[in-house]
Amino acid sequence: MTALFIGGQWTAPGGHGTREFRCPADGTLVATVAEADRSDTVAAVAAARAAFDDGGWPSTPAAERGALLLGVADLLERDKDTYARAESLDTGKRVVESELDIDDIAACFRYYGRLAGTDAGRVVDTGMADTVSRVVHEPLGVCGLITPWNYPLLQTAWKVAPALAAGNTFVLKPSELTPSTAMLLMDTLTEAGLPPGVANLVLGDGAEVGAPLTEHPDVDLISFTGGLETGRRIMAAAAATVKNIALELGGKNPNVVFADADLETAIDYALTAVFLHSGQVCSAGARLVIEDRAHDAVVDEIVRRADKIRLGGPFDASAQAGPLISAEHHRKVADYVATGIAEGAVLRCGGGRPDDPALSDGPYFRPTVLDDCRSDMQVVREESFGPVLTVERFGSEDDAVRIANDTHYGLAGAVWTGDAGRAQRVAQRLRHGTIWINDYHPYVPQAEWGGYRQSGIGRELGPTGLDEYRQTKHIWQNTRPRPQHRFPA
Ligand code: TXE
Repeated sequence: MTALFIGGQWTAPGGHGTREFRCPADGTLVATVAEADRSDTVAAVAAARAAFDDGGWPSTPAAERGALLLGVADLLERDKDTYARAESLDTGKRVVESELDIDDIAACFRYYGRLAGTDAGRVVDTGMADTVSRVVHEPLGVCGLITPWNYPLLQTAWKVAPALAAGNTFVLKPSELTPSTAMLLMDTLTEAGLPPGVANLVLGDGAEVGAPLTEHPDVDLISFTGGLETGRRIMAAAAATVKNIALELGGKNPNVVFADADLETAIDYALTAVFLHSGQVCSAGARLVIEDRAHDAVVDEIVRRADKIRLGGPFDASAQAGPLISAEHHRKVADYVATGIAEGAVLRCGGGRPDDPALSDGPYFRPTVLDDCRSDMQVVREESFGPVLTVERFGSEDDAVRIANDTHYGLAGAVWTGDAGRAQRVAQRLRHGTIWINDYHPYVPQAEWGGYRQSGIGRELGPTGLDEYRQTKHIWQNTRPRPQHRFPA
């Protein structure tokens, strides 16, 4: 298979090498892909640039662009099984979760499809004779879209849909670990009628094909979702050509539970918050911040239920959680747990591989609870990005807010309480981009997604998510220009 889609054609890459894709669940070979090199990335940028500068897509009426995105949503639904299966083979994620992801992806394309034609800019009333003043939106140009492996196509959709709605062209660089659905998407976009050169795909690792995108002067915007360290590197690289930039760099998200909450529900959601997709979720509720007097009852019950979570591969209907993405990631998660214990955390359950010999071929990690944690511990401060829940206690509302905000991240969080006033007070004081009250994880494409502090820059989804991909321009016209004679002739 070739991993290069340029100017509307699948083409052979320059020969950086091939990569075997194996399903994380059991190591079965999914595909062997010939990867792109630096010069392929440069060629993809040139195709996107030409399609932007000389092609018709940026000037296609916004309503027509929107109609095309609605068509993409229909095709995604038609091909849902193919997409879900491919996503699960790449990630090891349970296929039922992948199916839900495809629903969300179609909804995202539909949202931006509808939004595309609705925002017509505005005319400014200057109150002055002989002038016209207009504020208009224009596409930015060529977008470099760099995505991770945990929600491969969902995170791609969050970038591709608004980028296209706004009239841009793009080069997509998905994670080198999970290429399949991005490849399928190129064919779907073509079938929907997207002109050649508007969508381009390069597959390869970050240094070989990601970095050249961030450095290339013809790329106008980099939108990246991934790890904090890579985000910092990308931001520095983008500075050289002062690119527009949007970053989603994950989170270490507090799930704050007060003793006056409906604890049975809070416990149930706390499990989903952290163990969904084995914790490989940027908004995972990985920090349980629990009121002292509810601690024992809540944590004992979470531990009891966590220990019973059944692990299994993507097509095992009885599995409740899947493997981690790779053996390397497994080592990283295990290291975080070991560091946490060395820092004084108490291991209440999990902590390593399951005993089940049927799971020995995959990087499975048992749901883990670390009690007696403090916010200065490394395991609390940094993303383990695995099924690891840390537990911190608080005594008062002020304490809860202080602990929950004591992080350099700020993507998401939740507050659980039966006190309506407290719910609003705490939600307002939590400095994280999304706050759930008595809930965890739901999102809708209509509402913005983005982080405070080092969780990122810019917003995805929602109407202002579209603005990340547009240049807003003020056009002022003097309709009766004549000499002013301010200076002697
Ligand atoms: O991510 P990377 P990794 C976090 C999570 C995880 C950690 C590392 O904590 O353990 O990041 O994961 C491309 N220039 N998140 O190493 O490196 C890379 O090829 C341009 C949180 O997998 O950030 C891939 O396409 N691109 C996150 C993408 O960046 C570069 C989701 C993400 O990879 C590049 C995933 C470079 N110099 C991991 N280096 C979230 N926010 O949800 C790498 N890439």
